[in-house]
Amino acid sequence: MVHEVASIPGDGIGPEVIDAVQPVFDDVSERFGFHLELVRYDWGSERYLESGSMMPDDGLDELAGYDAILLGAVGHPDVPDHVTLNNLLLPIRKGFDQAICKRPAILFDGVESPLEGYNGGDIDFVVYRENTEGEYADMGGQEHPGHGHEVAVQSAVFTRTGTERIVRAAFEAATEREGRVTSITKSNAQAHSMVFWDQIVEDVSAEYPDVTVERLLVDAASMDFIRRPEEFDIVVASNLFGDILTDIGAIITGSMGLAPSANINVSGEYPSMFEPVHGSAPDIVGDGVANPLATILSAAMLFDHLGETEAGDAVWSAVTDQLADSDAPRTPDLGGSAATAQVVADLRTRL
Ligand code: GGG
Repeated sequence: MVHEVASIPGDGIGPEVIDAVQPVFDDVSERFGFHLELVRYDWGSERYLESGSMMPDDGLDELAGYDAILLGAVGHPDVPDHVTLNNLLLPIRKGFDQAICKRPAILFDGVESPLEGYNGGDIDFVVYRENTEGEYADMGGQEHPGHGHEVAVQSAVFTRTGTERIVRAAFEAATEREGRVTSITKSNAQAHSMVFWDQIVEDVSAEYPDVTVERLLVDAASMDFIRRPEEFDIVVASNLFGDILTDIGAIITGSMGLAPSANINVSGEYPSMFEPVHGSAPDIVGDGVANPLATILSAAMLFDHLGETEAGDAVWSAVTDQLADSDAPRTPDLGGSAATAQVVADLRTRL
């Protein structure tokens, strides 16, 4: 079986973590008898600084034929963040209808949480983030620039299709895990979009009588991710709230360097995209100490998505095994002093 995967290393530490994945790809594809062709696209901020665009005009057409996409990071000190995000990452998520963003938050054995009293296995939840609309809708504008009474409007868009799709995905996941769903809103303040979201949660929940539902306001959820993270199982949230909560999820489980994500196109018509939750980390670019594990775990999710579940399981257990081993090399974000390459070399011995 041949799988064609487009890789977009992007900015900052993106190329360092994507390069680290290649030998892992080689090992598992050889072991499990499939061929993985990784085709690299050097799109991102350097391209923008040279040519004025993050990717070619026909970039989505170019990517459309792949089985999946692996992305590193976007963000560059010399390019405004809204340019990097709105001209590369978001057009891919939206253009390929990657409506379901899955972001696991797991405290692995051997990893220290900044929360006192939490050990490996104590935190294990998945955030289902709506990924193509909500507060990330590209709707709005600015008026009266430079007049001292400027106006900026940014609209959030919640469709029944989009909201039902993410809520249903969360209920399906909770059914599979025999778990519960926590729905996040700010419906006490946002009486249109979030009340609409609540109504859809209620409608969908009627189809899943065995799944318990909890509703939380995003401010309370932010506190409770710190105060009682062990009680969360499947969390479903809008685009912006999901983005914010998953950074909290990453940090309470030890490091942004361990948080993977999958942006799923449910229809299968377009490629899905896998990426670490972390950004481009300009402060450590070129030091060779970026944690490659978030990208490697994202690659494990990519294997599962391609139907190579044995390969996905093997990568996931190798990472679990490495993190549980107190003698294994660790990058500085996990309190160690190892280089990216040492972590990858050690991981390969566990595959
Ligand atoms: N690894 C992807 C990345 O670079 N993300 C940076 C970022 O700002 N993402 C915002 C988002 O996921 O909405």
